[in-house]
Amino acid sequence: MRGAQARHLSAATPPFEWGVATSAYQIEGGNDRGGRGPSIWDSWGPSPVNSYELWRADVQAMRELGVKNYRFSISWPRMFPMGAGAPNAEGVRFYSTFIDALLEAGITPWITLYHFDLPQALQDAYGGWASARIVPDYAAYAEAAFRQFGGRVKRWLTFNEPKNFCFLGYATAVMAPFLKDAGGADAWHCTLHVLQAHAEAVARFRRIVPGGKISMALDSMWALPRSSSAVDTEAAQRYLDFKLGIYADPLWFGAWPASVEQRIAALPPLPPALAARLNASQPDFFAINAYSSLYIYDQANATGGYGEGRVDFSESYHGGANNATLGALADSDWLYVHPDGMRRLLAYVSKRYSPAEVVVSENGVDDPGEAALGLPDALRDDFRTEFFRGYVQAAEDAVAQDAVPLRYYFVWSLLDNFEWQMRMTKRFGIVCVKTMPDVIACHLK
Ligand code: GBH
Repeated sequence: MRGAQARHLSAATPPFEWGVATSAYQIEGGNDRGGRGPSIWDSWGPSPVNSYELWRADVQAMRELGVKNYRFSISWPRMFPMGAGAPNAEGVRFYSTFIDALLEAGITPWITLYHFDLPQALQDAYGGWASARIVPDYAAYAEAAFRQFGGRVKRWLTFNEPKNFCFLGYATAVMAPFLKDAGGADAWHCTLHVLQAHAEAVARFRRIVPGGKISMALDSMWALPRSSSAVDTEAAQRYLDFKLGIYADPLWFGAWPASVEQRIAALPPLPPALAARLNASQPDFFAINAYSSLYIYDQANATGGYGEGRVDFSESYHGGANNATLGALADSDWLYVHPDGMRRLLAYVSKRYSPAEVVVSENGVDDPGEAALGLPDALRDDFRTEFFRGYVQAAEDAVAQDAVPLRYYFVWSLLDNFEWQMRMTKRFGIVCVKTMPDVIACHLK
Protein backbone atom coordinates (compact mmCIF):
# COMPACT_ATOMS: atom_id res chain seq x y z
CA MET A 1 0.00 0.00 0.00
CA ARG A 2 1.23 3.45 -0.71
CA GLY A 3 0.76 4.98 2.68
CA ALA A 4 0.41 8.67 1.93
CA GLN A 5 -2.11 7.95 -0.78
CA ALA A 6 -4.25 5.69 1.34
CA ARG A 7 -4.39 8.30 4.08
CA HIS A 8 -5.38 11.00 1.67
CA LEU A 9 -8.20 8.96 0.18
CA SER A 10 -9.69 7.93 3.47
CA ALA A 11 -9.34 11.38 5.00
CA ALA A 12 -11.43 13.01 2.28
CA THR A 13 -15.16 13.31 2.91
CA PRO A 14 -16.44 14.27 -0.53
CA PRO A 15 -20.10 14.35 -1.55
CA PHE A 16 -19.58 11.21 -3.65
CA GLU A 17 -18.61 7.60 -3.00
CA TRP A 18 -15.16 6.27 -3.73
CA GLY A 19 -14.40 3.37 -5.95
CA VAL A 20 -11.36 1.80 -7.51
CA ALA A 21 -11.19 0.35 -11.02
CA THR A 22 -9.30 -2.28 -12.99
CA SER A 23 -9.87 -4.37 -16.11
CA ALA A 24 -9.62 -8.09 -16.68
CA TYR A 25 -6.81 -8.25 -19.20
CA GLN A 26 -4.72 -5.75 -17.28
CA ILE A 27 -4.73 -7.58 -13.95
CA GLU A 28 -5.90 -11.17 -14.26
CA GLY A 29 -3.08 -13.01 -15.90
CA GLY A 30 -3.93 -16.70 -16.03
CA ASN A 31 -4.44 -16.53 -19.78
CA ASP A 32 -4.24 -20.29 -20.12
CA ARG A 33 -5.97 -21.09 -16.85
CA GLY A 34 -9.52 -22.14 -16.14
CA GLY A 35 -10.52 -22.88 -19.71
CA ARG A 36 -10.06 -19.31 -20.95
CA GLY A 37 -9.72 -18.86 -24.69
CA PRO A 38 -7.21 -16.48 -26.31
CA SER A 39 -7.95 -12.76 -26.65
CA ILE A 40 -6.64 -10.30 -29.23
CA TRP A 41 -4.15 -9.00 -26.63
CA ASP A 42 -2.52 -12.32 -25.72
CA SER A 43 0.14 -12.22 -28.41
CA TRP A 44 1.23 -8.70 -27.37
CA GLY A 45 2.14 -10.04 -24.01
CA PRO A 46 0.46 -11.59 -21.02
CA SER A 47 -0.16 -9.48 -17.96
CA PRO A 48 2.24 -10.58 -15.23
CA VAL A 49 -0.24 -9.36 -12.64
CA ASN A 50 -1.95 -12.41 -11.25
CA SER A 51 -5.34 -11.48 -9.86
CA TYR A 52 -6.68 -14.74 -11.23
CA GLU A 53 -4.94 -16.39 -8.27
CA LEU A 54 -4.44 -13.45 -5.90
CA TRP A 55 -7.93 -11.94 -6.01
CA ARG A 56 -8.36 -12.38 -2.28
CA ALA A 57 -5.46 -9.98 -1.79
CA ASP A 58 -7.24 -7.47 -4.05
CA VAL A 59 -10.35 -7.64 -1.87
CA GLN A 60 -8.18 -7.26 1.22
CA ALA A 61 -6.47 -4.19 -0.27
CA MET A 62 -9.88 -2.64 -0.92
CA ARG A 63 -10.93 -3.38 2.63
CA GLU A 64 -7.84 -1.60 3.88
CA LEU A 65 -8.47 1.36 1.59
CA GLY A 66 -12.05 1.51 2.79
CA VAL A 67 -13.49 1.87 -0.72
CA LYS A 68 -17.08 0.80 -1.17
CA ASN A 69 -17.18 0.29 -4.95
CA TYR A 70 -15.08 -1.82 -7.28
CA ARG A 71 -15.26 -1.50 -11.04
CA PHE A 72 -13.74 -4.52 -12.76
CA SER A 73 -14.31 -6.14 -16.12
CA ILE A 74 -15.26 -9.61 -17.20
CA SER A 75 -12.99 -11.33 -19.66
CA TRP A 76 -15.23 -12.32 -22.57
CA PRO A 77 -12.86 -15.16 -23.58
CA ARG A 78 -12.94 -16.47 -19.99
CA MET A 79 -16.74 -16.61 -20.18
CA PHE A 80 -16.86 -17.79 -23.81
CA PRO A 81 -13.48 -19.20 -24.89
CA MET A 82 -14.49 -19.14 -28.56
CA GLY A 83 -16.44 -15.90 -28.19
CA ALA A 84 -19.75 -17.64 -28.78
CA GLY A 85 -21.34 -20.99 -28.12
CA ALA A 86 -21.42 -22.60 -24.72
CA PRO A 87 -20.19 -20.64 -21.70
CA ASN A 88 -17.15 -21.88 -19.80
CA ALA A 89 -18.45 -23.04 -16.43
CA GLU A 90 -15.10 -22.47 -14.75
CA GLY A 91 -14.99 -18.88 -15.94
CA VAL A 92 -18.52 -18.23 -14.72
CA ARG A 93 -17.59 -19.75 -11.37
CA PHE A 94 -14.49 -17.56 -11.05
CA TYR A 95 -16.48 -14.33 -11.37
CA SER A 96 -19.34 -15.64 -9.29
CA THR A 97 -17.03 -16.48 -6.39
CA PHE A 98 -15.31 -13.14 -6.72
CA ILE A 99 -18.61 -11.23 -6.67
CA ASP A 100 -19.64 -13.06 -3.52
CA ALA A 101 -16.35 -12.11 -1.87
CA LEU A 102 -16.85 -8.44 -2.75
CA LEU A 103 -20.38 -8.40 -1.39
CA GLU A 104 -19.22 -10.10 1.77
CA ALA A 105 -16.60 -7.37 2.19
CA GLY A 106 -19.28 -4.69 1.80
CA ILE A 107 -17.98 -3.62 -1.62
CA THR A 108 -20.44 -2.92 -4.43
CA PRO A 109 -19.40 -4.58 -7.69
CA TRP A 110 -19.58 -2.61 -10.96
CA ILE A 111 -19.03 -4.77 -14.03
CA THR A 112 -17.61 -3.61 -17.35
CA LEU A 113 -18.55 -6.13 -20.02
CA TYR A 114 -15.95 -5.15 -22.57
CA HIS A 115 -12.61 -3.57 -21.75
CA PHE A 116 -10.61 -4.22 -24.94
CA ASP A 117 -10.13 -8.01 -24.70
CA LEU A 118 -12.01 -9.47 -27.66
CA PRO A 119 -11.94 -13.25 -28.06
CA GLN A 120 -9.34 -13.95 -30.74
CA ALA A 121 -11.76 -16.41 -32.35
CA LEU A 122 -14.14 -13.56 -33.28
CA GLN A 123 -11.35 -11.45 -34.75
CA ASP A 124 -10.30 -14.45 -36.84
CA ALA A 125 -13.83 -15.45 -37.86
CA TYR A 126 -15.07 -12.14 -39.22
CA GLY A 127 -12.77 -9.26 -38.31
CA GLY A 128 -14.12 -8.49 -34.84
CA TRP A 129 -15.67 -5.05 -34.38
CA ALA A 130 -15.33 -4.16 -38.05
CA SER A 131 -18.11 -6.64 -38.81
CA ALA A 132 -21.82 -6.43 -37.95
CA ARG A 133 -21.58 -10.12 -37.03
CA ILE A 134 -20.14 -9.03 -33.70
CA VAL A 135 -23.49 -7.61 -32.58
CA PRO A 136 -25.40 -10.85 -31.87
CA ASP A 137 -22.30 -12.45 -30.35
CA TYR A 138 -21.83 -9.54 -27.95
CA ALA A 139 -25.54 -9.54 -27.11
CA ALA A 140 -25.40 -13.25 -26.25
CA TYR A 141 -22.35 -12.69 -24.05
CA ALA A 142 -24.01 -9.74 -22.31
CA GLU A 143 -27.20 -11.70 -21.77
CA ALA A 144 -25.29 -14.59 -20.20
CA ALA A 145 -23.48 -12.19 -17.86
CA PHE A 146 -26.73 -10.47 -16.86
CA ARG A 147 -28.34 -13.85 -16.13
CA GLN A 148 -25.38 -15.16 -14.16
CA PHE A 149 -24.53 -12.04 -12.17
CA GLY A 150 -27.42 -9.59 -12.51
CA GLY A 151 -29.11 -10.84 -9.36
CA ARG A 152 -26.13 -9.64 -7.33
CA VAL A 153 -24.65 -6.89 -9.52
CA LYS A 154 -26.78 -3.84 -10.26
CA ARG A 155 -24.26 -1.48 -11.86
CA TRP A 156 -23.01 -2.24 -15.36
CA LEU A 157 -21.00 -0.69 -18.16
CA THR A 158 -21.41 -2.17 -21.62
CA PHE A 159 -18.09 -0.87 -22.95
CA ASN A 160 -14.97 0.94 -21.90
CA GLU A 161 -13.68 3.71 -24.19
CA PRO A 162 -14.91 2.46 -27.56
CA LYS A 163 -13.18 5.36 -29.31
CA ASN A 164 -9.84 3.89 -28.29
CA PHE A 165 -10.39 0.31 -29.35
CA CYS A 166 -12.19 1.36 -32.55
CA PHE A 167 -9.75 3.99 -33.75
CA LEU A 168 -6.50 2.81 -32.17
CA GLY A 169 -7.39 -0.82 -32.92
CA TYR A 170 -8.91 -0.61 -36.41
CA ALA A 171 -7.36 2.55 -37.93
CA THR A 172 -3.98 3.50 -36.44
CA ALA A 173 -2.69 0.10 -35.25
CA VAL A 174 -1.75 1.34 -31.76
CA MET A 175 -3.89 -1.15 -29.84
CA ALA A 176 -5.09 -4.69 -30.57
CA PRO A 177 -5.99 -5.95 -33.11
CA PHE A 178 -3.31 -3.55 -34.47
CA LEU A 179 -4.94 -2.88 -37.83
CA LYS A 180 -4.21 0.08 -40.06
CA ASP A 181 -6.80 1.73 -42.23
CA ALA A 182 -6.04 5.25 -43.35
CA GLY A 183 -9.56 5.65 -44.74
CA GLY A 184 -11.01 4.90 -41.32
CA ALA A 185 -14.08 3.03 -42.57
CA ASP A 186 -13.50 0.10 -40.24
CA ALA A 187 -13.16 2.37 -37.21
CA TRP A 188 -16.44 4.11 -38.05
CA HIS A 189 -18.14 0.77 -38.58
CA CYS A 190 -16.73 -0.39 -35.28
CA THR A 191 -18.33 2.67 -33.71
CA LEU A 192 -21.71 1.83 -35.22
CA HIS A 193 -21.44 -1.82 -34.15
CA VAL A 194 -20.60 -0.76 -30.60
CA LEU A 195 -23.77 1.34 -30.50
CA GLN A 196 -25.83 -1.52 -31.92
CA ALA A 197 -24.33 -4.00 -29.49
CA HIS A 198 -24.95 -1.59 -26.62
CA ALA A 199 -28.61 -1.18 -27.64
CA GLU A 200 -29.07 -4.97 -27.85
CA ALA A 201 -27.47 -5.42 -24.45
CA VAL A 202 -29.52 -2.68 -22.79
CA ALA A 203 -32.78 -4.13 -24.15
CA ARG A 204 -31.86 -7.46 -22.51
CA PHE A 205 -30.69 -5.74 -19.35
CA ARG A 206 -34.04 -4.03 -18.82
CA ARG A 207 -35.76 -7.43 -18.91
CA ILE A 208 -33.21 -9.45 -16.96
CA VAL A 209 -31.97 -6.96 -14.34
CA PRO A 210 -34.93 -4.82 -13.28
CA GLY A 211 -33.80 -1.93 -11.13
CA GLY A 212 -30.23 -2.22 -12.39
CA LYS A 213 -28.34 0.74 -13.85
CA ILE A 214 -26.32 0.61 -17.03
CA SER A 215 -24.18 2.96 -19.10
CA MET A 216 -21.06 3.03 -21.28
CA ALA A 217 -17.72 4.38 -20.01
CA LEU A 218 -16.58 7.10 -22.41
CA ASP A 219 -13.44 9.17 -22.33
CA SER A 220 -12.12 12.41 -23.62
CA MET A 221 -9.42 14.85 -22.85
CA TRP A 222 -10.79 18.29 -22.05
CA ALA A 223 -10.25 20.49 -25.10
CA LEU A 224 -8.89 23.97 -24.57
CA PRO A 225 -8.91 26.31 -27.56
CA ARG A 226 -5.38 27.57 -28.17
CA SER A 227 -6.70 31.09 -28.66
CA SER A 228 -9.98 32.83 -28.04
CA SER A 229 -10.61 33.08 -31.78
CA ALA A 230 -13.90 31.72 -33.10
CA VAL A 231 -12.16 29.13 -35.29
CA ASP A 232 -10.12 27.71 -32.41
CA THR A 233 -13.17 27.67 -30.16
CA GLU A 234 -15.12 25.77 -32.81
CA ALA A 235 -12.17 23.42 -33.31
CA ALA A 236 -12.16 22.60 -29.58
CA GLN A 237 -15.88 21.82 -29.76
CA ARG A 238 -15.23 19.61 -32.79
CA TYR A 239 -12.61 17.74 -30.78
CA LEU A 240 -15.26 16.97 -28.13
CA ASP A 241 -17.72 15.97 -30.85
CA PHE A 242 -15.24 13.58 -32.41
CA LYS A 243 -13.84 12.07 -29.22
CA LEU A 244 -16.93 11.99 -27.02
CA GLY A 245 -19.95 13.03 -29.08
CA ILE A 246 -19.64 10.16 -31.56
CA TYR A 247 -20.81 7.89 -28.73
CA ALA A 248 -22.53 10.24 -26.29
CA ASP A 249 -24.74 11.98 -28.85
CA PRO A 250 -26.20 8.75 -30.26
CA LEU A 251 -26.65 7.39 -26.73
CA TRP A 252 -28.38 10.49 -25.37
CA PHE A 253 -29.84 12.15 -28.48
CA GLY A 254 -30.12 9.32 -31.01
CA ALA A 255 -27.99 11.19 -33.60
CA TRP A 256 -24.42 11.64 -34.75
CA PRO A 257 -22.94 15.07 -33.98
CA ALA A 258 -23.60 17.35 -36.95
CA SER A 259 -19.94 18.35 -37.21
CA VAL A 260 -19.01 14.69 -37.69
CA GLU A 261 -21.77 13.98 -40.17
CA GLN A 262 -20.63 16.93 -42.27
CA ARG A 263 -17.00 15.87 -42.39
CA ILE A 264 -16.72 12.10 -42.45
CA ALA A 265 -17.44 10.52 -45.81
CA ALA A 266 -17.02 7.03 -44.32
CA LEU A 267 -19.58 7.63 -41.57
CA PRO A 268 -22.33 5.02 -41.78
CA PRO A 269 -25.80 6.44 -41.33
CA LEU A 270 -27.36 5.82 -37.93
CA PRO A 271 -30.26 3.48 -38.74
CA PRO A 272 -33.55 5.10 -37.63
CA ALA A 273 -34.55 1.94 -35.74
CA LEU A 274 -31.32 2.11 -33.76
CA ALA A 275 -31.76 5.81 -33.04
CA ALA A 276 -35.29 5.16 -31.81
CA ARG A 277 -34.09 2.31 -29.64
CA LEU A 278 -31.29 4.36 -28.10
CA ASN A 279 -33.71 7.22 -27.46
CA ALA A 280 -36.16 4.90 -25.77
CA SER A 281 -33.57 3.56 -23.35
CA GLN A 282 -30.97 6.13 -22.46
CA PRO A 283 -28.07 5.33 -20.13
CA ASP A 284 -28.93 5.52 -16.43
CA PHE A 285 -25.85 7.60 -15.68
CA PHE A 286 -23.04 9.32 -17.53
CA ALA A 287 -19.75 7.46 -17.04
CA ILE A 288 -16.64 9.38 -17.96
CA ASN A 289 -12.96 8.46 -17.76
CA ALA A 290 -11.27 11.80 -17.11
CA TYR A 291 -7.52 12.25 -16.98
CA SER A 292 -6.18 15.29 -18.75
CA SER A 293 -6.57 18.16 -21.19
CA LEU A 294 -4.99 19.42 -24.37
CA TYR A 295 -4.85 22.51 -26.52
CA ILE A 296 -6.66 22.54 -29.83
CA TYR A 297 -6.35 24.85 -32.76
CA ASP A 298 -8.14 24.97 -36.06
CA GLN A 299 -6.49 23.17 -38.92
CA ALA A 300 -7.86 25.10 -41.85
CA ASN A 301 -6.58 22.91 -44.64
CA ALA A 302 -7.50 19.49 -43.28
CA THR A 303 -8.68 17.33 -46.12
CA GLY A 304 -11.03 14.85 -44.52
CA GLY A 305 -11.31 11.27 -43.53
CA TYR A 306 -9.40 9.57 -40.78
CA GLY A 307 -5.76 10.08 -41.48
CA GLU A 308 -2.59 11.01 -39.66
CA GLY A 309 -4.47 11.14 -36.36
CA ARG A 310 -6.58 14.01 -37.65
CA VAL A 311 -9.98 12.47 -37.41
CA ASP A 312 -11.42 15.76 -36.21
CA PHE A 313 -10.14 18.39 -38.65
CA SER A 314 -8.25 19.94 -35.81
CA GLU A 315 -4.87 19.23 -34.43
CA SER A 316 -3.64 19.22 -30.92
CA TYR A 317 -0.39 20.28 -29.35
CA HIS A 318 -0.27 16.89 -27.78
CA GLY A 319 3.01 16.62 -25.91
CA GLY A 320 4.10 20.00 -27.22
CA ALA A 321 5.23 23.20 -25.60
CA ASN A 322 1.71 24.51 -25.08
CA ASN A 323 0.50 21.48 -23.22
CA ALA A 324 3.35 21.84 -20.76
CA THR A 325 1.60 24.93 -19.43
CA LEU A 326 -1.30 22.72 -18.30
CA GLY A 327 0.67 21.27 -15.42
CA ALA A 328 3.25 18.65 -14.62
CA LEU A 329 3.71 15.78 -17.05
CA ALA A 330 2.98 12.35 -15.56
CA ASP A 331 4.79 9.22 -16.71
CA SER A 332 2.46 8.74 -19.69
CA ASP A 333 3.27 11.25 -22.41
CA TRP A 334 -0.40 12.28 -22.83
CA LEU A 335 -1.12 12.89 -19.17
CA TYR A 336 -0.59 16.46 -18.01
CA VAL A 337 -1.87 17.20 -14.53
CA HIS A 338 -4.77 19.57 -15.11
CA PRO A 339 -7.55 19.25 -12.53
CA ASP A 340 -9.52 22.16 -13.95
CA GLY A 341 -9.91 20.19 -17.19
CA MET A 342 -11.74 17.43 -15.34
CA ARG A 343 -14.00 19.95 -13.67
CA ARG A 344 -14.86 21.49 -17.04
CA LEU A 345 -15.40 18.11 -18.65
CA LEU A 346 -17.79 17.12 -15.85
CA ALA A 347 -19.66 20.41 -16.17
CA TYR A 348 -19.80 19.98 -19.96
CA VAL A 349 -21.31 16.50 -19.89
CA SER A 350 -23.85 17.37 -17.22
CA LYS A 351 -24.96 20.47 -19.09
CA ARG A 352 -25.07 18.91 -22.54
CA TYR A 353 -26.59 15.55 -21.66
CA SER A 354 -28.49 16.28 -18.40
CA PRO A 355 -27.82 12.85 -16.88
CA ALA A 356 -29.44 11.97 -13.58
CA GLU A 357 -26.02 10.94 -12.29
CA VAL A 358 -22.44 11.50 -13.34
CA VAL A 359 -19.78 8.92 -12.50
CA VAL A 360 -16.06 9.43 -12.89
CA SER A 361 -15.44 5.88 -14.03
CA GLU A 362 -11.65 6.41 -14.14
CA ASN A 363 -9.21 9.02 -12.93
CA GLY A 364 -5.63 8.49 -11.89
CA VAL A 365 -2.00 8.97 -12.75
CA ASP A 366 1.33 7.28 -13.21
CA ASP A 367 4.28 8.64 -11.28
CA PRO A 368 7.10 10.00 -13.49
CA GLY A 369 9.90 7.47 -13.75
CA GLU A 370 8.36 5.07 -11.28
CA ALA A 371 8.77 1.91 -13.30
CA ALA A 372 12.54 2.33 -13.00
CA LEU A 373 12.46 2.79 -9.23
CA GLY A 374 13.01 0.01 -6.76
CA LEU A 375 11.18 -0.38 -3.53
CA PRO A 376 10.94 1.59 -1.29
CA ASP A 377 11.25 4.61 -3.60
CA ALA A 378 8.26 3.43 -5.64
CA LEU A 379 6.21 3.54 -2.47
CA ARG A 380 6.85 7.26 -1.99
CA ASP A 381 3.80 8.67 -3.64
CA ASP A 382 4.11 12.43 -3.44
CA PHE A 383 3.31 13.04 -7.10
CA ARG A 384 0.20 10.86 -7.02
CA THR A 385 -0.92 12.38 -3.73
CA GLU A 386 -0.66 15.87 -5.20
CA PHE A 387 -2.49 14.72 -8.31
CA PHE A 388 -5.47 13.44 -6.32
CA ARG A 389 -5.47 16.48 -4.05
CA GLY A 390 -6.03 18.66 -7.12
CA TYR A 391 -8.53 16.39 -8.89
CA VAL A 392 -10.60 15.67 -5.79
CA GLN A 393 -10.86 19.39 -5.17
CA ALA A 394 -11.88 19.89 -8.80
CA ALA A 395 -14.56 17.22 -8.42
CA GLU A 396 -15.84 18.88 -5.27
CA ASP A 397 -15.95 22.23 -7.06
CA ALA A 398 -17.85 20.63 -9.95
CA VAL A 399 -20.47 19.45 -7.47
CA ALA A 400 -20.65 22.56 -5.34
CA GLN A 401 -20.27 25.25 -7.99
CA ASP A 402 -21.30 23.68 -11.30
CA ALA A 403 -24.15 21.55 -9.90
CA VAL A 404 -22.71 18.38 -11.43
CA PRO A 405 -24.62 15.35 -10.06
CA LEU A 406 -21.39 13.44 -9.42
CA ARG A 407 -22.17 10.37 -7.28
CA TYR A 408 -19.18 8.04 -7.68
CA TYR A 409 -15.49 8.60 -8.34
CA PHE A 410 -13.36 5.61 -9.38
CA VAL A 411 -9.62 5.77 -9.06
CA TRP A 412 -7.64 4.17 -11.87
CA SER A 413 -6.29 1.94 -10.67
CA LEU A 414 -6.49 -0.30 -7.64
CA LEU A 415 -3.32 -2.04 -8.80
CA ASP A 416 -0.33 -1.44 -10.98
CA ASN A 417 -1.30 -3.27 -14.14
CA PHE A 418 -0.58 -4.13 -17.73
CA GLU A 419 -0.87 -0.78 -19.50
CA TRP A 420 -1.76 -2.13 -22.94
CA GLN A 421 0.77 -1.18 -25.61
CA MET A 422 3.07 0.17 -22.84
CA ARG A 423 2.98 -3.16 -21.00
CA MET A 424 4.27 -2.81 -17.41
CA THR A 425 6.27 0.34 -18.00
CA LYS A 426 3.45 2.59 -16.76
CA ARG A 427 2.10 2.14 -13.27
CA PHE A 428 -1.25 3.61 -12.32
CA GLY A 429 -1.87 1.58 -9.16
CA ILE A 430 -2.58 3.09 -5.77
CA VAL A 431 -1.47 -0.33 -4.59
CA CYS A 432 1.96 -1.24 -5.83
CA VAL A 433 2.46 -4.57 -7.60
CA LYS A 434 5.95 -5.90 -7.66
CA THR A 435 6.50 -7.81 -10.86
CA MET A 436 10.11 -8.90 -10.72
CA PRO A 437 11.05 -11.56 -10.00
CA ASP A 438 7.73 -12.57 -8.50
CA VAL A 439 4.35 -11.04 -8.99
CA ILE A 440 3.24 -9.98 -5.57
CA ALA A 441 1.43 -7.02 -4.13
CA CYS A 442 4.15 -4.92 -2.49
CA HIS A 443 2.24 -4.43 0.71
CA LEU A 444 2.05 -8.16 1.29
CA LYS A 445 5.82 -8.32 1.60
C1 GBH B 1 -7.75 4.26 -19.85
O1 GBH B 1 -7.25 4.57 -21.05
C2 GBH B 1 -8.09 2.83 -19.95
O2 GBH B 1 -9.47 2.61 -19.77
C3 GBH B 1 -7.30 1.98 -19.03
O3 GBH B 1 -7.38 0.65 -19.45
C4 GBH B 1 -5.89 2.49 -18.95
O4 GBH B 1 -5.07 1.63 -18.22
C5 GBH B 1 -5.92 3.84 -18.30
O5 GBH B 1 -6.83 4.69 -18.91
C6 GBH B 1 -4.58 4.53 -18.24
O6 GBH B 1 -4.09 4.83 -19.50
O7 GBH B 1 -4.22 10.49 -28.35
O8 GBH B 1 -4.15 12.58 -27.21
O9 GBH B 1 -6.21 11.36 -27.31
C7 GBH B 1 -6.96 5.85 -21.28
C8 GBH B 1 -6.14 5.66 -22.50
C9 GBH B 1 -5.18 7.66 -22.85
C10 GBH B 1 -5.93 6.26 -24.63
C11 GBH B 1 -5.06 8.77 -23.78
C12 GBH B 1 -5.83 7.36 -25.54
C13 GBH B 1 -4.54 9.06 -26.08
C14 GBH B 1 -4.35 10.50 -25.79
N1 GBH B 1 -6.17 6.78 -23.31
N2 GBH B 1 -4.77 8.21 -25.05
S1 GBH B 1 -4.76 11.29 -27.24
